[in-house]
Amino acid sequence: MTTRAVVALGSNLGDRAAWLVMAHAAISLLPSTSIVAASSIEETAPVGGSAQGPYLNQMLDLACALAPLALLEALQAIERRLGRVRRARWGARTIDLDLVRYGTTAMQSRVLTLPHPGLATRAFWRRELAELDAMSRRVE
Ligand code: A4P
Ligand code: MG
Repeated sequence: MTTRAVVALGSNLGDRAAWLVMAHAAISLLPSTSIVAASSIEETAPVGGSAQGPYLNQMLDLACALAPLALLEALQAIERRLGRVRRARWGARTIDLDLVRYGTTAMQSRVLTLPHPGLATRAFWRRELAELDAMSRRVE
């Protein structure tokens, strides 16, 4: 059985568009996972952290048979492979992958909170999610 999972991509270092493409490619190769839709890419002002450059953000809609924690770990492995160096929280990064939603799962732990709490404060995430929801309604 697959679950619809939504992943947010963000980059604000180096060739930001290329990081998004590489993350997209890496996610498409995950086991038991396919990308069913992608939102448009938008440039956004940085939220939180110290002074840093603008982000390119995008969201992907996945059909995924991995459990939530397995998917999170797979996303973190991609972040590491794509050279993200974990420094300050909210700091500049080549690629950040957040699990925004996993079906209707609601949970709260240090490792994984679903839906991602950033949805409440990030208008650009809600815009991208609405775009994905509209696309999935068209194919239902
Ligand atoms: N974690 C818990 N729940 C989740 C989840 N749903 N998805 C844990 C992903 N991770 C989750 O994340 C810290 C810890 O959160 C992880 O160990 C994971 O187990 P991290 O990726 O190591 O650190 P971070 O990304 O610096 O911190 P955080 O709190 O995840 O920040 P965000 O929300 O990812 O913010 N401005 C713009 N315009 N666009 C952006 O995309 N992104 C950030 C990063 C800051 N400012 C931004 C953007
Ligand atoms: Mg993060």
